[in-house]
Amino acid sequence: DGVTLLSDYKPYPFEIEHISMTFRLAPEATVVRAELKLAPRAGRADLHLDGEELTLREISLGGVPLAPEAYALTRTGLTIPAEHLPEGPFVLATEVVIAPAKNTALEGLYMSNGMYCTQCEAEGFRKITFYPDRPDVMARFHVRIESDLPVLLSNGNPVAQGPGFAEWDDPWPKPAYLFALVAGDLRATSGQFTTASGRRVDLNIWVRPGDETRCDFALASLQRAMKWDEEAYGREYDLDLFNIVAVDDFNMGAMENKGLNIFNSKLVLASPETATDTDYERIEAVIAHEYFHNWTGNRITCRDWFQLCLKEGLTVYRDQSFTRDVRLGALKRIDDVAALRARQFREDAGPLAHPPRPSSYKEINNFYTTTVYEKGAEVVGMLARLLGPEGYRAALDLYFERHDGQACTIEDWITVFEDASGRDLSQFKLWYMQAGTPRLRVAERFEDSTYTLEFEQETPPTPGEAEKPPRHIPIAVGLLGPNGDELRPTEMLEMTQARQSFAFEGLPARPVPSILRGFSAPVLLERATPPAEQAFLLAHDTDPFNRWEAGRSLARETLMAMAEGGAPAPDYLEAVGQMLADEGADPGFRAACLRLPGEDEIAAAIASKGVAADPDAIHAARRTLMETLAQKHEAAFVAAYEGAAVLGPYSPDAGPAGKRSLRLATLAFLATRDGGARAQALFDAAQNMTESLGALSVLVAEGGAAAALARFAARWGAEPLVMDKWRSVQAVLTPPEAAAGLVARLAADPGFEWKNPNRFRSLLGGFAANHAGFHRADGAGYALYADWLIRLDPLNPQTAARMSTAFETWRRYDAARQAHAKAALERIAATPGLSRDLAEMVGRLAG
Ligand code: B3K
Ligand code: ZN
Repeated sequence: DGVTLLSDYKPYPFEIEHISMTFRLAPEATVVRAELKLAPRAGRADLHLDGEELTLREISLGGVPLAPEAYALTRTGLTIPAEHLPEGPFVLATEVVIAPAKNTALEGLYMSNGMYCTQCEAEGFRKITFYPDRPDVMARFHVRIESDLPVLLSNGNPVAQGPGFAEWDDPWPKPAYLFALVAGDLRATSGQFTTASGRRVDLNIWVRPGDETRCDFALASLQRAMKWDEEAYGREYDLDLFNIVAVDDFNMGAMENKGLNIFNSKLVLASPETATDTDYERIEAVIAHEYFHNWTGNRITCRDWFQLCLKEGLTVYRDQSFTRDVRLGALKRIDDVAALRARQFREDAGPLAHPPRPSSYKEINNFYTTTVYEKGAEVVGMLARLLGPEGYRAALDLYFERHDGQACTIEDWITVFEDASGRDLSQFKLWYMQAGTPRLRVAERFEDSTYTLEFEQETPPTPGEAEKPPRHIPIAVGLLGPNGDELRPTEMLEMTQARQSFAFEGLPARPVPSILRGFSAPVLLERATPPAEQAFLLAHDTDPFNRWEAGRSLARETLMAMAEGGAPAPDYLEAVGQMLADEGADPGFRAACLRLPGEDEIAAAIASKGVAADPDAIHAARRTLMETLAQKHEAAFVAAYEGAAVLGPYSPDAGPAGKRSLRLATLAFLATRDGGARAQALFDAAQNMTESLGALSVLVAEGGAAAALARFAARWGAEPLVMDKWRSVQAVLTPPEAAAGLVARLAADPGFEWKNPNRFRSLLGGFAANHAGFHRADGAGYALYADWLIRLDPLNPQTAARMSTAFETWRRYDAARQAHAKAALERIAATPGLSRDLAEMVGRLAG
């Protein structure tokens, strides 16, 4: 039934010492010759090579053409039975023809605006040549590219070039998923980096002519990342050249191919006029992420795709740590946790829940999920917290020393931590093997100067996992005194039982606990904290994350109550006033505290109590709360807005970016008072995209943006990446009743290039984020969305499948909405010729 199981893993019976490839590039018929030097590992075995959509023109063994009866060709590969193979090492050569111009799936070799590029992870290399396309087969690659295009790139070092050709040699053995080839008319922005041991590395950012004015930030980010990895992990770069190429048609963010990273152009190109502060931060983080993969992913790779979080969870943890170090640590942690809850907790609570290390899949591309990535990173973070900074560094040193050049498993990884620390981590390992977000309930007692916290953990069942044994949970706790003094500094409690108590002795008075500081574990903390105590923590907690968290839960609970007809909690209204006036606090932090929880978060919280969420009531409650706060604190909002003006030339640094985020956060509240006048003025005067788009967003949400939208389009119509923002801001923020109509109109525009993943995501992804618009009571949102998934699927299954996750929350809502969502899913499932990717997703979503 097309299911791949972790338990079926078998090593590949051959070793590939070397592969030499020649590409004769042509859009409709590229010829690919591959020469594989193979050697049997142990005993005789059939040789199976993966291959899809390849036209085989020649095949020879040891230089002798292979007779047709000596091999079998199927839709998925080529097999040569053992009896037709020599006993020792041999050379197998094939020549195939492929059509990059017809490749709309953007996997394998394809074309984007006249340039050739590749995407091989996870299983794209099999669309280029016959090969064992699995990460545990590592080989040295030599690549010759023949084409008249001026720039011809592949992995490793350039070894020969002349008119119409270039040759590349990669000295590091690598799995096929890290292969890359690029050919086009490209311009480089170049720089250097000298490694700690004195190796000079040339760095290039390659883009289309005209875009080279927007590459400086990406280059500087790369240099920062290279330096950081030397300092924080002792990891140096290992080639003389590092190339990054920006591509306009790309299914995801970027790809860590050895020495030749390929990026979605939106994660490379930045100028103050065209990119927001958030774009800058994201570019810096993704450049770092892909660079960090050189060690965590490339030098040490995965044995099989079930181990994906071995490289992804760790590399996300590394890029998050990098951003914490180069920007504002506390704020970055807040952003990461907010994103984790919005995406990963949502996944864990729905039909797509799976462990960071799954044990079966139909289509591996469907498992590049927030659970593998972001929860994977949280699990690494817990290991780091349990071992402490030195212990963690020692474990990582051991990991690199022991496993360099290998294809590893989560077991290898855990063993490294056990060996480095002497601890037994077998219970901890459950985090990798089980799905679901543990709920942590807390009760407390104060008696005879002893304060006791009693925790109870419980993980609700997830698809295929009914029983959930207790997890090993690091809980960071600090205690505050009644005047806000810290009575006990942060201590890491380790919970391993279903129910467990921790006592703090010798306390003069009942303390206020600050629990799960820094979000020390990815759990749902359930504690009936009185609003007054939350307001106290928001004002006094010495842990910035928990300060924010106190305000966030106050806001969430207020909004939940309001969505059910209640009034806003006075403690919350007061606390916001204090936060607004707190000029000592960092502006970015104040902005984070002022931003209200999104509608999806409120819906999730309501549904987790077993109540059907009402999107319209939630939308109205959030709007009312904004109005109430703006009215109550108008003068303070104005003061904060004005105080956060940034003068002088634009810089994407955390300082000015934080001020701009405070300015834009307050602007949204003020628009409910001034009818959008300030937003219009800011839009008119804006000198950078952050303010321009921020002001435009406020105007769209207020329903009065027609003129501003037209002006924006007139200015940026020729810049697709900027127009994506224009489209997305409308799709996300147009008032719910008008959203589906608007999206249908924008989609029908003949200039809307829906086959480009960035364009498609900007509109449909934006719409799915318009909570009350997408979850319309009459099901029109679901129907529209399903139409577009059905349309995209035959061309680009991977992106269609990824975007179907918009349906993962359908069980949160009332019966009528559920019926509409189910009908949309069934309609997709019934579409003839549906891809394996989307079929697997809708099957799980409906289940
Ligand atoms: N490793 C790639 C993701 C590949 C996705 C394939 N469907 C980018 C990254 O995580 O760095
Ligand atoms: Zn990655």
